[in-house]
Amino acid sequence: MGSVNAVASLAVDGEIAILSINSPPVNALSQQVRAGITQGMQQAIGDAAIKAIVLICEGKTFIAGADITEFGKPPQPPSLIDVEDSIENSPKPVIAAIHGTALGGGLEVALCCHYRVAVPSAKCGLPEVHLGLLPGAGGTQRLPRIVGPEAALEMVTSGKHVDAKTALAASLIDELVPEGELRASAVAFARKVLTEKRPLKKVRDLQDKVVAARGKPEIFADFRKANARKFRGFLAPEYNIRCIEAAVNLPFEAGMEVERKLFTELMGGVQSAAQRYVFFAERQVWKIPDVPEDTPTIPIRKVGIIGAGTMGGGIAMNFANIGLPVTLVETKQDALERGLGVIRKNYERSAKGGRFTMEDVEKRMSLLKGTLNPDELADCDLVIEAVFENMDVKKEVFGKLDRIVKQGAILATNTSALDINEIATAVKRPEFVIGLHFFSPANVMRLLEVVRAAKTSKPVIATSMQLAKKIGKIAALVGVCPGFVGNRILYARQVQANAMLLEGAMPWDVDKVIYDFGLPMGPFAMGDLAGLDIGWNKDRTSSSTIREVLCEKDRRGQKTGAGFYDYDEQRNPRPSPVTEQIVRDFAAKSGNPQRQISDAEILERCIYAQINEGAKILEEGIAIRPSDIDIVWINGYGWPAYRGGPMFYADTVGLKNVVAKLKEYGPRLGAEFTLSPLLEKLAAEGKRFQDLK
Ligand code: T1G
Repeated sequence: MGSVNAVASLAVDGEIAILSINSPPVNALSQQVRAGITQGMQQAIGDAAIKAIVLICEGKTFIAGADITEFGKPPQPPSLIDVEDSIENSPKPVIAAIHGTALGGGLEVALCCHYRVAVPSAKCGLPEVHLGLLPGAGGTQRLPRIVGPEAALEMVTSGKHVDAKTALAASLIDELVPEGELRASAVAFARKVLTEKRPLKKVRDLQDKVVAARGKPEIFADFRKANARKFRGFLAPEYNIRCIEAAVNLPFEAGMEVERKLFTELMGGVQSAAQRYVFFAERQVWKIPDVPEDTPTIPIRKVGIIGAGTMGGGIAMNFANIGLPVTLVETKQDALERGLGVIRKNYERSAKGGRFTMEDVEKRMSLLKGTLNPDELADCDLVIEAVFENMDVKKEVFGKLDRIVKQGAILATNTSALDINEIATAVKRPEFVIGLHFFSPANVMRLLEVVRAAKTSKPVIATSMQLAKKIGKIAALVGVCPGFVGNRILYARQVQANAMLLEGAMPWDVDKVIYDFGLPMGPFAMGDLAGLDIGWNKDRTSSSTIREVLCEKDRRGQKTGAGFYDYDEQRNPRPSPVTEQIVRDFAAKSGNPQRQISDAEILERCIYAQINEGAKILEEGIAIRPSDIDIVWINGYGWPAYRGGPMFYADTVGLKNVVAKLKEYGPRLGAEFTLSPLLEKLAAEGKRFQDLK
């Protein structure tokens, strides 16, 4: 039979046709792939000698979805529905042979096949919700007919990939076949279907599971209630739920209509545009223009951590999680035991939550070695310092590491703000010094700012980025400046938030606006969570800021039951008359005219100041591209993915409007504020940050 088109080919094995797709990297359903499948089906159906058809993919995976790069472009025939009809309505049985990840449109195509077989390592999922979408090719109507509405709700709103064993148990696939024998096993399965005269099973015709859920609206009401907090601000999860409701309450074709209508609405919306931008941004962030993929890397077989405090302990867990031995150094025995104790507690909590077994806990703990003797770091390939944020202390530690640790090892600092070029002056091998800025809790937060110092070598950068991927982080390479990318932008927002307290706003006014915008909490609630006494010294305090006065009154945040807010036993915050009075006193002393500040102004001053700082970061080359800044804020500061990140958001508002508003607020933005020339230039040229290449 031979090739059907550039990405599809047909082969025969007796009476079985094998329709293969080969369109790297992930066999996405591009126009070519869609055409290849429909034409291949026609050919196989048209050949009398063919009795059954196996659909299989070359390369690393079965179809991993629609081709996201085609979204937003004029649709080219055949459509995905055409592809599916050609399979589902085939008079000959069609068997999907799945390896890698059958995702989105790929799983939807497989659900139109009459049978599905998979190797044990395969995974299935409908992750469209992560793109601000829903499965728009029948997935929301066919999936509940197979796995039931409850399981379907979970799959389409979490977007999680389910493993082959779970898929088999849920009847998503009909048979598991041996790893590495997919093609032959799928052909054998097709033969079995023929010899046993099995029916052309159409998922769309399955009714039991949806009928059983009819008249039980509580299934959906309870699901919405249980996930309200998690889905807050996102449109797609709710739209997915409505589609599953339609699958339960309407006939198949009517349900498909609902799916089509809601899909089209999401596809045309700003949320999906933002989340699709984030999809590609998460892949771009790993690409470093002057550090090519073939840059040699340093093998990391043993890691050392200086400091077993909150950060050091969390960092150590990342490496033990991937089976790397970690030596934790502390100065005092009790601090060491406390640090190891916290790690064990965290692991045991995860084991109780079913994330892994107690055996895994012991295995990970056995990889952690505590010591008071820094000489035990001598043979480490990477040492990360996580001690007190003080330059002298850092330089003393690095000087010691330079004398102890073998040549060729990476010496990293977890500083969140200090000058790494300065720290590197403490060693004779500055090319091996780099910043690995983890976010607290370091074993949970996905973001890692990899900070490139002036002399950091390319192999050290390449190794750090590669290691970040291995420990399950998303890493952004950034340059050295106060606060790097994330905290520097956070500081720009804080300046505005603090300023507005002196003009008539209350902390809870500002926090409400930021919370309603979609962040998990506002700047003042965040301060209370982190602790208002970070960097505060009670011996040198002078009642010079609202924060100092709060600390002086032992209102140091959640941990003292009061900070900007008062907290009840369940740590629920409520506005505090004490704080209100302190703020009013400072505002009066400031001499600023007091006024009701609109929510719009609060939002614009906070967010546009962040955007402006992001533009400065780009001007200075501290970030490689605007989308890296967005990745930092989405993964490190809870910026909602459906707004794409501060730089993407700026493009949706229009840089002209951002600049106009910043100019309108002018002196209110404070003496330190200056407009970014890059932002002003792009606005004047009618350009977007996304136009920056
Ligand atoms: N379309 C286009 N390009 C894609 C793609 C896709 N669906 N998936 C991946 N790529 C590119 C990616 O940009 C990267 O490119 C390269 O492939 C390798 O990806 C109607 C509407 C499959 C688990 O959401 O989750 O179907 O950077 O680095 O780590 O209902 O890619 O090399 O130039 O991620 O091995 C639903 C998305 C689409 C799955 C592989 N499907 N992909 O992970 O490689 S919407 C998805 C993934 C849909 C229908 C709807 C992962 C992966 P480059 P990678 P990986």
